[in-house]
Amino acid sequence: MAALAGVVAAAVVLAVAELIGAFFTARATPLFALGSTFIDFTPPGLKDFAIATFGTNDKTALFVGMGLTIAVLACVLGVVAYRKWALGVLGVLFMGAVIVACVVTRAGVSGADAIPSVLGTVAGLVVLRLLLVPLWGLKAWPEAPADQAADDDARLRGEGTSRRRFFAAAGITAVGAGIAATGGRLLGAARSNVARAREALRLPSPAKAAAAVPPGVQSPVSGVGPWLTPNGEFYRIDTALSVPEINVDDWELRVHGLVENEVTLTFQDLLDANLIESHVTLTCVSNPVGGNLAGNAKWLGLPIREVLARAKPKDGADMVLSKSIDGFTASTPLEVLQDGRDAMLAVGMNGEPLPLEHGYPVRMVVPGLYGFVSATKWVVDLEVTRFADNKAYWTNRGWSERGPIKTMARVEVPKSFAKVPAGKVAVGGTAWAQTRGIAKVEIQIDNGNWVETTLSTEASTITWRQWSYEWDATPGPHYIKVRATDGTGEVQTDQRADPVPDGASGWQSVMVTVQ
Ligand SMILES: Nc1nc2c(c(=O)[nH]1)N[C@H]1C(S)=C(S)[C@@H](COP(=O)(O)O)O[C@H]1N2
Ligand SMILES: [Mo]
Repeated sequence: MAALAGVVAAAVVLAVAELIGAFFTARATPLFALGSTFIDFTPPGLKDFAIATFGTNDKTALFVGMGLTIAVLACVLGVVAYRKWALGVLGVLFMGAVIVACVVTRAGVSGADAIPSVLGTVAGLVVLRLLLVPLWGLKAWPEAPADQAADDDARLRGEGTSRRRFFAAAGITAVGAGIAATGGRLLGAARSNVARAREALRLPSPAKAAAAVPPGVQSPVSGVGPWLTPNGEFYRIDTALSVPEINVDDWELRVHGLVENEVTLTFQDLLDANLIESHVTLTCVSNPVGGNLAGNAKWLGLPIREVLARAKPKDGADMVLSKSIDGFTASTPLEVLQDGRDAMLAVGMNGEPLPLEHGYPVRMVVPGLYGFVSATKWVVDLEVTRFADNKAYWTNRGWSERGPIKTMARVEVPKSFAKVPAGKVAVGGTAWAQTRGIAKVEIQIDNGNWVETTLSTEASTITWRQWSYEWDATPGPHYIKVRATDGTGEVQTDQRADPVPDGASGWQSVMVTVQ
């Protein structure tokens, strides 16, 4: 019962902080701050394990794991407080202090954002005390020795009532906490006008439209993903447990560091500039061989080279460290941002303002580089610097400092472990090697010869390319292997590599059963 009191008190801490937190920075409530801090201390292997195991549900998995951990700690604290109240108080205050420390050390969070957590901790302590008081009156379980039964009858009835009272109080408090937490979330969402501002935002048409997408980019094989990824299906990878909410009127991008002129851009400056539109395929370094952490969209934005031309990088600079409002950073080679490729400060994605979870209002998009070194969402700062002087978020956590995209081909149809009827079987998928392009995709059935597949039309070297093949399938189990050759004639390596530190490699092999 004391353990239950602890869990209920912990729920009160979180719920009260969530409710009051509706009036503070969303990312600063205890669960989000604890989770974000945990993510920041995640070693590369664990991050990769999480993505390999939970995919883009990794955040849900983190919340479940945190919930269970907090529940266990709360049980222990409840029992400790029951046995020795002063020690319990110390424990709760310590936990409160940990939460506050996590909150105030988040990027873009102010000291006042600690208020919800402090008030939550106080409320939790009060609830713990109120729940323990009746328990202290209850000394024993009702199974008293038989000879005392008659004597104790009255006392037992009293204990039964106390126990019922305890469970009723705990239950009501738990339900109240649930309502408060839900109310806090709803209130926070209602108070936020960023989603509504995004809905109302009208983006200008580009000064330079995207090159027309030629017919025939889509693989004719049904079941192969769309060549242009709809925003709602676009993979999402980031360290943000709670999506940053940025008001466009407050947004500013500061370009500074090793530059002749510091430049500050407002959102209106971006809208007034000559924007370009370009199809670019983004890829995550954590994508395993055959994985789906890649997406292709039409981006609208300002070429970063134009911003850099105004800032005038000084000699010796070789990197741009881009920073997100939530503290994430990426290191992008300066030369990549200055060459002719469509590296941009993007404001639009597939004809809409960026979705909040894809970086609203402004993110970077750099063709040819994995997202962790280039695609900073919610970007607010560009520091022109040197690789020797600065390290980016994931580089500090065991990943590489540069991340050119490796050539990759995948089979999407048939699916791994599919059962297909014998005869003509349609095989198809997607390959990419951004900035080099895809010249050939081959497949190998079992240990047969490598055969060329039919490539769909190439839209550009910075977008992925689909392929198809008609396979004469004979009954039995078969393996389909796939490999691509990039535009420079280089065949995708069969050398298996893990995503850590600079991207997975190797040929995907799919097992199918032909019936
Ligand atoms: N602010 C911020 N930007 C970020 C990240 C992040 O964690 N925080 N992750 C990067 C990584 S690893 C990738 S792969 C891309 C993914 O972009 P998407 O979520 O729009 O697909 O965003 C990049 N930009
Ligand atoms: Mo990524």
